[in-house]
Amino acid sequence: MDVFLLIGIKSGRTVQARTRLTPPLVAMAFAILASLGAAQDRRPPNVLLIVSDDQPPDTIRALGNLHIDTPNLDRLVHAGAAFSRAITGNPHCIPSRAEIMTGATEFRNGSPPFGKAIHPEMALWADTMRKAGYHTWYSGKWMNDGTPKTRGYEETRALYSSGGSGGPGKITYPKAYNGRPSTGYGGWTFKTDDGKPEIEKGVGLTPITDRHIATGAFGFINRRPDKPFFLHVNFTAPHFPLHFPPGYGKKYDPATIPLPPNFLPEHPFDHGNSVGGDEQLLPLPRAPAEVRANIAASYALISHLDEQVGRLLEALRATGQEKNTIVIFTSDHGMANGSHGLMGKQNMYEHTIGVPLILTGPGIPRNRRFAAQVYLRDLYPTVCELAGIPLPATVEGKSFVPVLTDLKREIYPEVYAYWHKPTGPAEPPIQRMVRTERWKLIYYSHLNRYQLFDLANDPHEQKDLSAHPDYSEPLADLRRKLHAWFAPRIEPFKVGNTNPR
Ligand SMILES: [Ca+2]
Repeated sequence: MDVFLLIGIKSGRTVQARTRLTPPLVAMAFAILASLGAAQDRRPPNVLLIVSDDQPPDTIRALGNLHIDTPNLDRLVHAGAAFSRAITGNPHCIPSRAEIMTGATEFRNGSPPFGKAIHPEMALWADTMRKAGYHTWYSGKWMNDGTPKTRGYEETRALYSSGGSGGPGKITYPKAYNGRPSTGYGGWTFKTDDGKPEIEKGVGLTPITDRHIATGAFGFINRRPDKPFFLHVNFTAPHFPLHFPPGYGKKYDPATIPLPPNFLPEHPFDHGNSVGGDEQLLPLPRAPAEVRANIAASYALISHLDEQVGRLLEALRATGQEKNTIVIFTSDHGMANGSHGLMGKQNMYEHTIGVPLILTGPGIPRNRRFAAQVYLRDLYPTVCELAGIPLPATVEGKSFVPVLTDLKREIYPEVYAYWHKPTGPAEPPIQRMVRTERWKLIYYSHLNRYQLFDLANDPHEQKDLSAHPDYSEPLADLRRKLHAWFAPRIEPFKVGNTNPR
């Protein structure tokens, strides 16, 4: 007999094939149809998006760092897909998070780091999910313009944002782990859903800020809601100032933590942020013992963060929602921590533009590693494709579902990154980068200087080949690519245009 056999369901579209079946195969076909029908009845997947803060990509044990313990992130790695070459567009908190929320570059969404608001016409990720029938919930650090509730989220728990301490200079833990002043998050407080500060949870970062954030998110998961949820959780670890969580002070012995292979006492030239806040975390020249201690402290915070991730995963399991939830773990960008003589973010090296990226859940293959280059702004369109939600026109990122399903090996032959001075008049990014499968070119506009790295043979970016005559061909090719990509994007920053976008 001839039958039309349903062989796939993707984004609400069915795929059919005409075939001739024998009676046993007919029975089998009906059994398959019945199971697919059940799958069709199943509601769309929940989405749990977990974003850490300033976490370098090489800080997960299951991905190769044997000096750190991350048992819950390791579980995610084994249960899902890990991307080794995921990057942020801009390694700075606000613009990177704006790219996640809009699925667009800062040139499109209008949020480079000078306090510019996200353009109102952008279709925000949470809003898109809400309009598609999702609960949209938010826990943790908020640093972009507006509030979560003006950015598509219906409700917050453990919202952590600036202000609310009742006056300047108030901070519960004025010293970091090493006795140096706590230089970040002064005056930040937790807020209730209706915006009231919860001073009793501390002012500024405390040793248990992330525990509070996980508790807030935990409450959302435990609701077992009537419709699917999109829960966005922004943790603060391992962003400075570093405070040891209870029980984690002796977790790592600095003497056993190796220095990064590209450790330098000082960066060889002014990369554009030499006097920026992050670079003041430790004095120059960097002392190896202080760098080791800083890395050990950041590992302790990451292990504590891992414990909080474990609480959320356990809540999903205990409420029977584990199988129908897409879990995404990533960070807004990485951190130098002594590599290249730098301490902070705000640079184009792998340790800082790179982010950990793991996905698990429906539609995600188990225990796979992918080397495809992807951006954080691709998460929004990727999740929309997995959940069968139409993509708004303002999204520039691309879904990497074709990589997850092995239809494509890569979606970008090259990726780009950028960093602006955070203060002063708006101007084009002073650091610009292009990276292909093998090569990376960085341009420093304030010095009119290039760096060229052969990542295949120099993964830690220790040999600048830009002045080497043997590499004039890749240099010229990458310069062309860099210019072609950036020229139209930085045009609006030209003198006289006071509202670049
Ligand atoms: Ca950050």
